[in-house]
Amino acid sequence: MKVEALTLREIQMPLVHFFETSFGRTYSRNIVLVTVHCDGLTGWGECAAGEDPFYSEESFETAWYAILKYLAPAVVGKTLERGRDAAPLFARVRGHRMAKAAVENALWDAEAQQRRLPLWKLLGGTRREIACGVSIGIQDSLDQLMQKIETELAAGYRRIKIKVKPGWDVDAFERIRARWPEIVLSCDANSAYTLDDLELLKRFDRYNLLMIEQPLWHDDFFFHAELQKQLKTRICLDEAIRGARDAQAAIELGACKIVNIKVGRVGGFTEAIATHDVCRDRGIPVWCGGMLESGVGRVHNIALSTLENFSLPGDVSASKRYWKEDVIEPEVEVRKDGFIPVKDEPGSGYRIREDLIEKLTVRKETIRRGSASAG
Ligand code: OSB
Ligand code: MG
Repeated sequence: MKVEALTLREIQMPLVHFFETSFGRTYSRNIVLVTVHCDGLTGWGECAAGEDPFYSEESFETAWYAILKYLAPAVVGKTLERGRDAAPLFARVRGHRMAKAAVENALWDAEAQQRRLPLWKLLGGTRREIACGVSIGIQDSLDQLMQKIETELAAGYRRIKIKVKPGWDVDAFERIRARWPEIVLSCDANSAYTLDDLELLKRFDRYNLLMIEQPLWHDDFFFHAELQKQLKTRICLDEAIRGARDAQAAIELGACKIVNIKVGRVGGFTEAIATHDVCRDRGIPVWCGGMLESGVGRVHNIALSTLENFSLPGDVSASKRYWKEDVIEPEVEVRKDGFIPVKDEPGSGYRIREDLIEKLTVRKETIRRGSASAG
């Protein structure tokens, strides 16, 4: 694949409902999209970075900078055999993993189209349908939370995850378990607790949770391992796992028993597959996390979720939970039984609505050999 040019875009998309985590509320997304132009094909990638550097160090603005100044020039004008050849070209840039993933995944997308293969097969997937869960943000009241859960259970989702923080945790579990004693339930703290909260965290064990996601510091293994010794509920790490080596270290330290893999957080499909393999080889189940993606990233998450060790329901849910109108066609839909069937068409299997993307675009720049031009 000859990479003739790369187009960077920023699109703005309002969420149908605000999404609140322990680090704040999001009403509208600024999303960086990458298009690679190779041999007459266009591969698409989405950057998972948020509006602010609160989930991780990256934001859509640092991703723009990293791609424009370093990552696009590293691939434009080159001929690559495969999407996976991008990772070594980015190696001297430290961090900026979500920015790297956006470019690398666009190249995988182009490669799948060129080989006339479904992206999921190119990634090494085997599942023909993927199990879906939902992530439900912090609400204004517990009544609202209960209503949301009722809606999502009726839609068929196979696992409910609620966002928690001190003051929005055990009371919610009490209400939920009183009404739905049997549902698969988990929680995600996004680092809202410290070991001073040990007694509180131990109370979580009463609610038969599938897991507690990232309770402590975003960059920690050691104290999570200490905490795991004190809890019956399995700890799942999200933020702290930046790649396969982290997964190995965290597992060997006993810091987690489940891993959330987000392709953006680990720096692209190549590292996501490696992380999956490290976990599989150690008997640690994984699931695919989400970052409020538009359709471009959402369908990449579906493809990744077909790998065998994605054995727990992921945060890969229907387009309409987030968007009035998604940028792909058809939109991602979840079956009544809570699964998304995987498509057999080459590439992602979904058509990109370039006309709609053009309308949502607030910034655009194309990088060609030896030049960057705003448009
Ligand atoms: O921690 O999984 C997280 C959204 C933004 C930032 C971090 C997280 C999340 C979610 C939403 O939980 C997952 C989704 O896209 O549905
Ligand atoms: Mg999380």
